[in-house]
Amino acid sequence: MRGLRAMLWDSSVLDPEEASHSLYMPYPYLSLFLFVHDQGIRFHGLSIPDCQKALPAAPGGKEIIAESMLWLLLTGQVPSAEQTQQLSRELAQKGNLPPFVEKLIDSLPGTLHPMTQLGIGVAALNRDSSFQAAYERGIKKSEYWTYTLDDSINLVARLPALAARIYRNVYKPGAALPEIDPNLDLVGNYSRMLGYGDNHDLTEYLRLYISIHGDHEGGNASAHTAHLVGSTLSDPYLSYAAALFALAGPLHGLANQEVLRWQLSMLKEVGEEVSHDTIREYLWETLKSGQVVPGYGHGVLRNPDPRFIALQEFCESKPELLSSPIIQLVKKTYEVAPNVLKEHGKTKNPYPNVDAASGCVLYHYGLTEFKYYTVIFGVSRALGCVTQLVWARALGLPLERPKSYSLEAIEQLASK
Ligand code: FCX
Repeated sequence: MRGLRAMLWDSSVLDPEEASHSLYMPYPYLSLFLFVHDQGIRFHGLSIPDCQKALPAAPGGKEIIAESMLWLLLTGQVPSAEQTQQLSRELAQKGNLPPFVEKLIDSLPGTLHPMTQLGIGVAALNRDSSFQAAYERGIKKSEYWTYTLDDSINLVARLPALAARIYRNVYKPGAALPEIDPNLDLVGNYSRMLGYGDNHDLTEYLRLYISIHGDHEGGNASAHTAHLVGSTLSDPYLSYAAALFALAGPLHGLANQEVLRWQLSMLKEVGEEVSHDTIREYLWETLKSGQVVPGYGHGVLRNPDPRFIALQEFCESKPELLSSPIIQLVKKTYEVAPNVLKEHGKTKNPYPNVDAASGCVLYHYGLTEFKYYTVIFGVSRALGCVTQLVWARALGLPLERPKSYSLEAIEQLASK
């Protein structure tokens, strides 16, 4: 179905071919920044660097925050700093979990993958769905969107407390979970609840990460799942829980966990002295064993992912990060992998996607539990998914119900 135009998704658009390959290959790093930097995705027309210039940051910070991105996605307008702070206050005020959800999450075994726990928690939040309650009372179609918006804001508000509780339970059992600070932004609070509130650089990284992972057109598996399930008039909690289980697949969001696992086993196998040649050999070993190279390739993009570039640029701005062994390894892998993948000749896009870079910075800052990384992606992807749910209900989009063929019918078509 690649390239099949079958959905409305207004908040972001991908352009696979906007950038120029030939300009950047001879000097991978330098020219990557010069020519490919702002291409590939636009949020209501704004590229990532445009958003970095235009969207308000948190007080004392520089990076885009989730609230300003959510505002842009939902309304198509750049919010003022005051509007962004107002939204931060609203989210903080609505951010506490109902006690039964806390109990539910606390009852889950620590061996259950954090993404499974996140999906369970989000689905359970639907007990308080105002859309579902209103639907049961009987409302007009034209009113659906207001209740969808209500649920959507509550869902976004509650994700940090839910995700942080899962982290605490699985990796730091018994540790205290701080209360939500009404004066902090959504991700500031999330970082604090994860136990990293004192680390300004990591908090800023998380702000950038969560803003730019928020939306990526409508056809990706998580966004499309939310849209499909929402089209049955399932409420935003159920629709987004379904999306999270699509995000949890290794070809989609779980790739950020897989990248770390793969890069660390490379380190273990080849030792500390990692040269371009040893990386090349390790890449071939992975490919010859029939596995994919995690963090490379994309269903739509045909150039390096601009989110990868933005995260790498964050590293460039901090000398301490550039000397980090794991960040160095990701960088060196990038210098070798595209040519190996080209020679291998299968993937239509031999360049890195966002997952190639997103985990190594977290790892460097001490958030080393990489099975948790997709949960952070899950906190983020809600921004785009709920935006579309609100607009789908406002525009009265119908049930999504494509036609399928039986094998026999396909054989008949093929034989004609
Ligand atoms: N390593 C090895 N082989 C790869 C590859 C990679 N990184 N990427 C694609 N290929 C292979 C495919 O497996 C396919 O092989 P096949 O013909 O034997 O089935 C062939 O190349 C053509 O695939 P292509 O059309 O380029 O890619 P698809 O649209 O089918 O799949 C993904 C796109 C992203 C799933 C694919 O590139 C992949 O598996 N990448 C590695 C996993 C990953 O990083 N996923 C994260 C993507 C994204 F950023 C996100 O959602 O978070």
